[in-house]
Amino acid sequence: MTADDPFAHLHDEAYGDAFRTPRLDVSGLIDPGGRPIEPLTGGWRLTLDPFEEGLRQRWFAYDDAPVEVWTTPRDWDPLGGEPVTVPSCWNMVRPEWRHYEGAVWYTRALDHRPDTPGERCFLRVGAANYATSVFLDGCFLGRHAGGSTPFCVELTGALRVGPNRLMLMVDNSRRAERVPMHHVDWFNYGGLYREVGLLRLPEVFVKRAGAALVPGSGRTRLAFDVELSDPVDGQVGVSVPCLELDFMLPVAAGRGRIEVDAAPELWAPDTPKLYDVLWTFGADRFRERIGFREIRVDGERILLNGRPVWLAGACVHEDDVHLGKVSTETDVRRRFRHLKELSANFARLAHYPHHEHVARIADEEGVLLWAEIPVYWAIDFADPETLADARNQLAELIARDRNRASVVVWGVGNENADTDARLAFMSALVEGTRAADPTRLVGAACLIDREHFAIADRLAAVLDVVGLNEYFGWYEPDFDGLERLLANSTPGKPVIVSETGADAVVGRRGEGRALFSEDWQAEVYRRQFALLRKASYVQGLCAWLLYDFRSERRQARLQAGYNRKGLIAADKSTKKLAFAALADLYRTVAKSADP
Ligand code: GCB
Repeated sequence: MTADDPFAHLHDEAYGDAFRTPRLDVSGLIDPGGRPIEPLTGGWRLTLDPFEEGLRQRWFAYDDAPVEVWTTPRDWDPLGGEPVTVPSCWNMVRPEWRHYEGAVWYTRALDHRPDTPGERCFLRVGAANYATSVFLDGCFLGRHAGGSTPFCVELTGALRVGPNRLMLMVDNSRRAERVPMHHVDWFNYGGLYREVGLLRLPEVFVKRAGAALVPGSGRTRLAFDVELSDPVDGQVGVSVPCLELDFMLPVAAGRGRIEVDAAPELWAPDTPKLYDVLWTFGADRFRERIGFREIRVDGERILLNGRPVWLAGACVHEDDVHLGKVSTETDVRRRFRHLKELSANFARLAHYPHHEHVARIADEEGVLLWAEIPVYWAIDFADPETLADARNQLAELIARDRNRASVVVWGVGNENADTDARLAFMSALVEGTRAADPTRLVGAACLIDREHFAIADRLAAVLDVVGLNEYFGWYEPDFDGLERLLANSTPGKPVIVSETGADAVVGRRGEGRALFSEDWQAEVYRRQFALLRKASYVQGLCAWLLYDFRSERRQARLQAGYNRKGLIAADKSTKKLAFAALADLYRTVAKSADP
């Protein structure tokens, strides 16, 4: 193959090799820390590229010359494609793109006028599903894998003063080796569906910083840490005005940690107290609003600030009839209003990291959260690349949300068959989670052990809380099964029923076990609740789920492309009978002196 062969790319199946590294992973993730982000909302053009011609033919290296001066024909030009705004899911932009899965190119001009000498410029992508390759003016800058966590890439060296062309190739193909793999019960939305923006920062800046109660300190000590962008030595100023704390944190090789005595007012659902915390390094100011709380397990109970808490909750997907996977702040706030109306104190963010403003709003609203990564069903537990991807997604989620008091459980997986390969894979995730964050519980949504008909997943041994997904009353008609399961199980630690529920179509009524009726859905919750409350180790229930959501696996006429287990319909306003039924049940928990 010679460089001047115009047909060479047709025969080069290794075309992707040059674009696998550098990897954009947790090591480059910058927490904005309240610093301004210039939003890159408009000016994007989108081109579908199912054959990945953009990589094969190197579209990203084309200049802006008009067709009149081309010496050879081209299959792409920067003014082609469709104008789109970001964030958005391409599936919702044009009806003919609804089911498109594959690569697309987002192209945009970036006019660079540096403000301050020495400033560094980073692109921050809130999330893009699934893999994203970043190109600036023909240079490949790196590739991120994982569809729900943020990533950053430094543009400084590649950025020219004046106009530049930014191109992001986003690929949402479902594949066996990805996390999640190709088989899931939700819609595979694609695109730059969370905010994309530019961060302009000084030469050395605060990359990440955190503060939390020191576990085991009797809630009287706080730990503050900081990580700078570069391995320098120095001092970072830390202050928490409302606690009258103001001190210097020594930093060696870019990192520092210090513990101080303090008695903050504790964060809890009824008293979601947040403190302003400021880290200062030179001219750089990094701010967070942080709640301080302790969550731990004692025998079969979960203790929040030393007091037992029973988690009354609902699961929720990121899905919207009009916007797909884009979550606006209005959408998220409505979610919390509905949870409060349910008398819920808990939500499980299924089955992947949700938008970063969810945990921020939960901090303000006083709702406890289970946040998880999409280690879902039958992912490739034997593939070390899949494990590396899962580890990175988890590390990015923890780095992003570690200052959120509301997040009390990191979930490392959902309904994975109890094989040796899975046990090794998920034990490694549990271990990594504990090392990264000793201030939260680690859980996973497990399956019933069918051989012993018990809650006996081998992974439970290394979890703090065992999630159990069970659908007695729906997939398994008989509630006696639930009674038997509960009697057969001695987990020795708290169990949260991380999913249960039934489908119901709004307005469909019926007596007895009338499938898809609102009445039976409500009855399933009443019967479930009565049995679950009798098991001492069941310390929480998470209804599956708050709103109906799109799922292409669901093609019966009553489903019509939707999973209809919502307590509320997909319009996010029409409540089914089960909503009021569950609210009555959860009120009894809220009122009980001993939850
Ligand atoms: C489950 C899965 C969830 C599904 C749900 C259902 O167990 O964890 O992702 O959507 O069941 O509706 O069947």
